[in-house]
Amino acid sequence: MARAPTSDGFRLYPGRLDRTAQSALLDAVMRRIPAAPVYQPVMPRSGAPMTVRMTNFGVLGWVSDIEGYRYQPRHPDTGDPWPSIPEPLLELWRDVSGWPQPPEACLVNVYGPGSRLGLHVDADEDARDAPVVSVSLGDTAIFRLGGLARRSPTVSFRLSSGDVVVLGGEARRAFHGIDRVISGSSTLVSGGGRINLTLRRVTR
Ligand code: MD3
Ligand code: FE
Repeated sequence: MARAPTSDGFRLYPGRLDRTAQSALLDAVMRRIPAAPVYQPVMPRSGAPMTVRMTNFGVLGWVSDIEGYRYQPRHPDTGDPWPSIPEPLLELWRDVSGWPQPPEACLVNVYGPGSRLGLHVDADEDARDAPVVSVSLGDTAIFRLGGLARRSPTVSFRLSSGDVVVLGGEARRAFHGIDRVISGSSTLVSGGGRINLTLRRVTR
């Protein structure tokens, strides 16, 4: 029998943020976008554009370009430092991460109707034992979680606006991705779409 997909270290808090908290967080995100415009990253080597657009908050941000994946202190297009991580997210990290140090990066993933994120592992952080905390805003996503090998069995479920996921333990090293986003499933984001915020500790 194939082993069930990773459950160790995976914690889902459905509706952790109520509508008021979601709106306040979305406002804090949108206020920072002019200083750190959302851009379309490309895949290393191939240069193929990703379908998810991105930006970051925090002292470090995750970027992907023709050269590879890395964390860096400045926006690739503007050359400016990333804006600060919104305070409600720092508070959420203190509440749910169980990690003594604050997050250094908040990756902002912006999904439209055709966006998807293929199965991958998050492995660019030196702080490999620190959890990742994810917050979903806007349209519902179909999320897929696998195991430690690309070929491991997967389970999929919906991530809705206000849901928080903590990825610790074995789940932190598991393959995962977003198959698609259900257009029109939320009214939170004006113009529609989904925004996912992931808080990460990068350095040890
Ligand atoms: C499982 N983001 O940014 S969030 C990513 O919805 C990423 O935008 C997805 O995968 C998104 O790298 C999924 C939930 C999540 C985040 C990090 C994980 C699941 C994870 C790290 C390890 C395992
Ligand atoms: Fe990921």
